[in-house]
Amino acid sequence: MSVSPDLDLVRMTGALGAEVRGVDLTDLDDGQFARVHAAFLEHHVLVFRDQKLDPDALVAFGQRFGPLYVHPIVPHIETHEEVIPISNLGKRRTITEVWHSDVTFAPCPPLASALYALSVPDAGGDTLFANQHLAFEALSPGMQRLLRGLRAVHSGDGLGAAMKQGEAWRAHGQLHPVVRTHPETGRPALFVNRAFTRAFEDMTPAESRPLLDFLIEWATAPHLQCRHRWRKGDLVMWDNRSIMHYAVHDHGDAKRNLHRITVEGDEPR
Ligand SMILES: O=C(O)CCC(=O)C(=O)O
Repeated sequence: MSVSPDLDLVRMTGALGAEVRGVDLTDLDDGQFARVHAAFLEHHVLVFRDQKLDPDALVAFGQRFGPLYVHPIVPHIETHEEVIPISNLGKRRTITEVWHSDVTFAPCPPLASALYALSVPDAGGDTLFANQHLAFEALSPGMQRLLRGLRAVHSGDGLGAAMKQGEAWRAHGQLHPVVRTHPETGRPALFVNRAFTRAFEDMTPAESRPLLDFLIEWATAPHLQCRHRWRKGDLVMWDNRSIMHYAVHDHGDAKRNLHRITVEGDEPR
C-alpha cells in the first residue's frame, strides 16, 4: 500500500519514480509537504509538472528538505549561490553523461538534488535514474557480505579538471562505505559511481576496476531504471543517497537549460 494515499501519484516504472499531480510547489502546506516527503522516500525520484519556480521559489522549496548545499566546484548563478545553471555546452563538453550520484567526493554528499526545466529540446536530453537499493538487494549473499566490508575512494579530480581547477583537486580522495544505510529508511544501497569512485580502500585503481565495472553495470541495468522526458516547467527531485543518474546527450546543439539545487546530506554510514 502507498504511504502517501492523498497524493495523486503515477509511478514511472516498477523500479522507481513517481509523477505527483495536482501540486503547486510554491504553495505546499505542512500536511502536503509531509506526504511529498513520504513519497520521496518511497519512490526515490519525484516529478512535478507545470511548476513556476523562479530562483527564490526553487530555493524555498528545496529548503523544506533541509539547508541547501553550495557546490565546491561548479559555478552558481549570479544571484543565488545555491542554484547551479545546467546548460547545453555541446556533446564534447558534457560532464553529466555518466552514471553518478552528486558530489560523492565530499565528506557529506547531498541528501537530494532537484532540477527545474527552463527550456528543453523538442526531443532528447532525457535523464535516467537507477535504484541502488534494488541493485544491492539483488546481489548474492556472498557478494553482499564482501561489499559490506569495503570502503572506496571518491575524488573530484575529473570534475575539477573539467572546470579548470585540476591542480586543486588532483590529489583529492574521500573514503565512503561501498554499501550505505539510508539514514531515514534504514535500507541498504550500493554507493559507488562511474564519475567519482576511483578505487577500493588500500587497493590500486587497476585492482579495483574489474569489480567497480561489474557493480556499476549491475547497478544500472534497465530493470533498475526510470527515464524522465523533460517538459518546460518540470521539477524533478531525486534521493542522492539511493539513486544514480545519467544525462542523455542526444539533442545536439538544441537549447537545454535547467536550474539545479542540492540539499545538504550527512556522512554515509
Ligand atoms: O542534466 C541532467 O539531466 C542531469 C544533470 C546532472 O547529472 C547533475 O546535475 O548532476
